[in-house]
Amino acid sequence: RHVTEVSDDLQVQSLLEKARKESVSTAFDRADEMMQCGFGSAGVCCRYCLEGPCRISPNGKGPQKGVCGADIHQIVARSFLNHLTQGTSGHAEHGREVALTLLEAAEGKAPFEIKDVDKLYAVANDLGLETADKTVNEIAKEVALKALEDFQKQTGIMNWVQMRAHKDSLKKWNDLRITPVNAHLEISKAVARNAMGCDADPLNLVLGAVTMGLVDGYAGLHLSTDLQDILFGTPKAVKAKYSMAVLDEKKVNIAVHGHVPMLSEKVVEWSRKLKPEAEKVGAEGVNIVGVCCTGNELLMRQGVSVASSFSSQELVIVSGALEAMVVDIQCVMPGIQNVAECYHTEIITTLPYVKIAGATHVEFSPEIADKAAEEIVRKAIKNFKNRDPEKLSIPKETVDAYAGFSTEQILEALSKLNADDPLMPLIDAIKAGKIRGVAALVGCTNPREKQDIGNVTVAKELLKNNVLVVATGCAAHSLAKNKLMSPEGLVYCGDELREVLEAIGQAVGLPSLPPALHMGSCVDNSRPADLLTALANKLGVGIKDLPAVGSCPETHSPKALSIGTFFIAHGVDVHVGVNPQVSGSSVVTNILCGDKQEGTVTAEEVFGGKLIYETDHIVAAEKLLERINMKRAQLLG
Ligand code: BF8
Ligand code: SF4
Repeated sequence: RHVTEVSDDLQVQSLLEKARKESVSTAFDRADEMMQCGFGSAGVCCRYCLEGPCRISPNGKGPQKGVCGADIHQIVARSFLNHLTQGTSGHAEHGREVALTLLEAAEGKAPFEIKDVDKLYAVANDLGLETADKTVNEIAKEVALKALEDFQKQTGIMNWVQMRAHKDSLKKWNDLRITPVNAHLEISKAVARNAMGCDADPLNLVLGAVTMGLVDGYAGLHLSTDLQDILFGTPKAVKAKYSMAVLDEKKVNIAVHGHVPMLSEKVVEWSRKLKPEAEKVGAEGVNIVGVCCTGNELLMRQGVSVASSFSSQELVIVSGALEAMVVDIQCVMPGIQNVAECYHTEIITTLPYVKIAGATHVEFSPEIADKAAEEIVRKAIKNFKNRDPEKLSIPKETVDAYAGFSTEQILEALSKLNADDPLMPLIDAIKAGKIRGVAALVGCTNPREKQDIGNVTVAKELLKNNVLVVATGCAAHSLAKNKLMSPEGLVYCGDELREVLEAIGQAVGLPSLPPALHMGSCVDNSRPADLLTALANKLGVGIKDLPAVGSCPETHSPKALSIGTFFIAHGVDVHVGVNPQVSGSSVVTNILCGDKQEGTVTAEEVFGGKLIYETDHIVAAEKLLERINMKRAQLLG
C-alpha cells in the first residue's frame, strides 16, 4: 500500500516513508506481505489435538468433520472461546498485578502510596468492609485481599461482580449459570472445556465465552480501574498533547508502552528526579511519551503526552529521537526490537514473562519499583550520546486534547448544573433528544486497516447525529489526533449535542466539553460501564434498555472481543469493524449477530444486545444509530 493508504495521519505517513527509504520493515509492510488464510479468517481451522490440524471448508467441499467428529460449528465456537480466553487472561493478569501491588503498598513493602483515599473508602464500602477505626493501609490491605479472593475462591460469585454489576444483568447471568466464581478458575475451565473431547455444543461454548467476557469485565476492567485509581489517583480533566511531534529533540526521550501503570508512574517520577543528569549529557531534561494503554494511563492521571497508538508503535523509533522504549505487557509488537536495531533506541522489557530476544531486560516488581525505574531512566540518559543526527526526523505539529474524564469527573461536572442530582441534566438531555444516545468508541488500530479512519468516521457520524461519544484505548488516540478531544472539534457535533457540551463545559469553566470524552485505557472501559449502570439505576431500567452502543472499528486484539462480549452480556450492541473470524459457522454467527428469530437462540434475545460486524464505517454508524433509535423508542415511547 502507498503510505497514504496505511494511515490517515500525515506524520505516520512521513515516518513510514522514512522507514521504507531506510529499509526498515514495519507492521504496515508486513501486513501487506502476509497472505490472509481463508480458513483461519472463517475460524474453521482446529489445532487442538495431534489428530489434526483439521480444517473444514465452509463451501461444503471436502471433509465436513474433523478426525474427532467435530463439525464446523463446534470448531468455530471453540476458536471464538479461545480468542475470548486469550483476551480475558490478559486483563485478569493486569488486575491481579495491580491487586498485588496494592497489597504490598499497604503492607509497606512497595514504595507506593494510596493517592485517592476517598476512592479507597468508597470501594471498601461497596465491598461491605468495615472501615471504622482502621488506618488507610489497613483498609487498603483488606481491599487488596478481597480483590485477590477473586482469583481464589471456589464457591459463590466474584466479589467485583457482586459489587459492580447491575442487578438485572446479574440475575440474568445467574439464571443462565454463567456468573464467574473466580477469574483463574474460569480461565482454566475455559481452556479445559475447549480441549479435544470436551464441550461440543456451540451454544454452550458461546455461553462459556460470555463467562470469559464477565471475567474480563470484572477481574480485568473494573478491578484494575478501581485499584489503580486508589493507588495512583482517580483521573480529573487534564490537557495534554498528541502526535509523534511530542518527541522533543532537545531532551532524552523515553516511550512507555504496554498496559500496567505501576512501573511507568515511577519512570515519570525518576525522569524528573534525574533531570540534572540529563543536563550533564547535553539534554534539557527527560521527556516521557506514551504509547498504547500505558500511555493512556499516564495521560489520564499525569497529563503525559501521547506519541502513538498500536499500529504505528514502531514508527516512534523510526523518528531516530527515542533513547529508550520501556515495555510491560500486551500489544507490544516483537517487531520493535528489529526496528530499534536500525537506530540507537534501547528496548527495555520489564516483566519476567514478557521478554523479547535481543532486548535489554530490567526486571520490575513492586518492591523494587524505584530501583528499576531509576536504572531505566539512567540507561536512556546514557544512550542520548548515541543519537545519530543524520537519522533524526521529528514531525512538527502537536494536537491539544482534553482527557481525564473518569465517571467521577463527569459527575462532578454535571453536579455544577444540578448539585443534588448530577445525573438529571444528562437524563433530561437524553429524554429531550438533545442527546440521542451514548456511544463508546473503543479498541485499537490495526496495521491491516487504514489507521484512524474507521475510528474517526464512526465517531463523526455519531456526533453529527447528536450521540454523546466517550472513548478509550487506541480509538481515543485516533479521535484526539483528529481534534475530537478539544473544543475545536465541536464543528462535528449536531447542534443539540453541541449546546449540551457547551453548557456543561461552561459550568466548569471551560469553553465547552470536548466532543469525545476520553475515559482512559482499555481496562477503563469499566468507566463507561459504571456510567451506564448509574443511568440505568436512575431510570429504574436495565442497561439493555438504554440507547447505548459500543463500537470498535479498527480492532486487532482478542481483548477487544472480550470487552465487547462483556458489554453484549449487559445487552449493549457492539460493533466490530474487523472480521471476528466466526463466519465459517452460520450457527455461531447467528447466536452472536442474529436477530430474534423463532427456533434459534441469539444474544439479542437472551441479553438484549448483539454483535454487529460491519466493515463499512458509514454503514456501521447507520446501524448503530438504528439500534439507538430503536432502544429510545422502547424506553421513551
Ligand atoms: O488495551 S486499544 S491496541 S493498546 S488492545 Fe492494545 Fe487495542 Fe490499543 Fe490497550 Ni486495548
Ligand atoms: Fe481435529 Fe478434533 Fe483434534 Fe480439532 S480436536 S484437531 S477437529 S481431531
